[in-house]
Amino acid sequence: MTYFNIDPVTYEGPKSNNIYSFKYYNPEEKIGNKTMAEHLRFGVAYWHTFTADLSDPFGVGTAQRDWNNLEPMEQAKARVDAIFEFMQKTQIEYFCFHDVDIAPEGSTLQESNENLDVIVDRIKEKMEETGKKLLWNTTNNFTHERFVHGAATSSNADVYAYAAAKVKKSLEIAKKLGSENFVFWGGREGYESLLNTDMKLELTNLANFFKMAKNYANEIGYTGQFLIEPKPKEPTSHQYDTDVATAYAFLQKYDLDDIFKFNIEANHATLAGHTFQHELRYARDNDMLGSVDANQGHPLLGWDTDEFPTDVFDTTLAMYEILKNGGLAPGGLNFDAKPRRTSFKQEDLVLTHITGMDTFALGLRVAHKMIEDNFFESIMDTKYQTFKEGIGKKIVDGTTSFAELETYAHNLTSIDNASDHLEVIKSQINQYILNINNKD
Ligand code: XUL
Ligand code: CO
Repeated sequence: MTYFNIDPVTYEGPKSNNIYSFKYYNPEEKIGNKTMAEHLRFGVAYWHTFTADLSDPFGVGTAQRDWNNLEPMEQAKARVDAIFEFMQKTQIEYFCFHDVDIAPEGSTLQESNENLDVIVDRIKEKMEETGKKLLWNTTNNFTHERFVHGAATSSNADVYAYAAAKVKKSLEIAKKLGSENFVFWGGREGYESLLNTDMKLELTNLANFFKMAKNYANEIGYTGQFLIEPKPKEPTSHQYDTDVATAYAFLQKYDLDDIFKFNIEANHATLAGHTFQHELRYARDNDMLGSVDANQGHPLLGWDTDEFPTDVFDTTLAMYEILKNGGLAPGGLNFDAKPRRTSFKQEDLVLTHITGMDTFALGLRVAHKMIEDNFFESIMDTKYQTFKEGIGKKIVDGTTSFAELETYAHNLTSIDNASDHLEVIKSQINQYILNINNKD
């Protein structure tokens, strides 16, 4: 059975009109000392691309999929075959999933685990056959009604135990499939209201949950990178892992910062009132940048719309942070993104990924050129030059005092501030983007 009736997608360059071709992503082309495939490490999100049906709070699913009418286990098997064909045809090397994305939940934990075992064996065979790899897996501890009060922050210890058992199984799957990372997204770890929430108890329970997860990973010899994925709200009104800074403070408080890095999602950053670049920078500055959920929010909507990335300005700044980080490996760029409800055909799965891949590939090309030119570096050099010598250097080195600074201030005859010319910087970035294919 063939699910995608197309030839494998290849690079045809920016002048091509073939919608089934890459205009900017040329996997084997070197940008600096790495190929584009090595830089970008694209991943496909099982849940959006193979499990979800494009329903929204106001309407039923519209997705037309070959596996729609099969029985649950047959559907799960078809999805495995479809995703591996999809990865072959789109030249995507990695995939990511939650436990419930790949196999139906049974009526008991035991039954769910048995379903998982069947599908994980099939996935493992396909991975060996095709060389495709698992970027990360995770546990869905939020959809089922038992998680109404959360999982590792639930007010019910029985639910906490159930959630732990599910993560334990996911870690065993990670080990079996050689998952390069393991993600914890907060799901319903947060609260609706502080009026009836013991935040201190819930956060301590959460920290203990993470410690037990790491202990178990060590016990079974699973060495993939642990990642926390911050999000400020949705589904709860306040998610505990609000943003990188908040989650980093939590990790430090409970001595977990050596165990984790961050998986940063663009749409979560904007929901938190930050730019995507801010979250990437905050993580990079603290050596905590692990992986990325590549998507974008809608500027007019206040929820997690999970659109495929199309904004080159944003992907350029993201790729700048990623290049300055020395790359993302063992992390990657996972398309935690879905077609719009109106793009319901199976071929839209391919077309949306081509769009996202090209947008990041273009961002990579532009960011690399800017780094070659020391574009941002020279702006920063000029802007902060007063800290390179004299009193400024003493401030940076921590070798001055208020008394010395006061004397210095008394002796100042004038203060000269320079204009930032910020609009010029933005305009120059536009020039970089527009000129990237123009070698003159
Ligand atoms: C939800 C979200 C999740 C995580 C994995 O907003 O981003 O899909 O990426 O649980
Ligand atoms: Co995500």
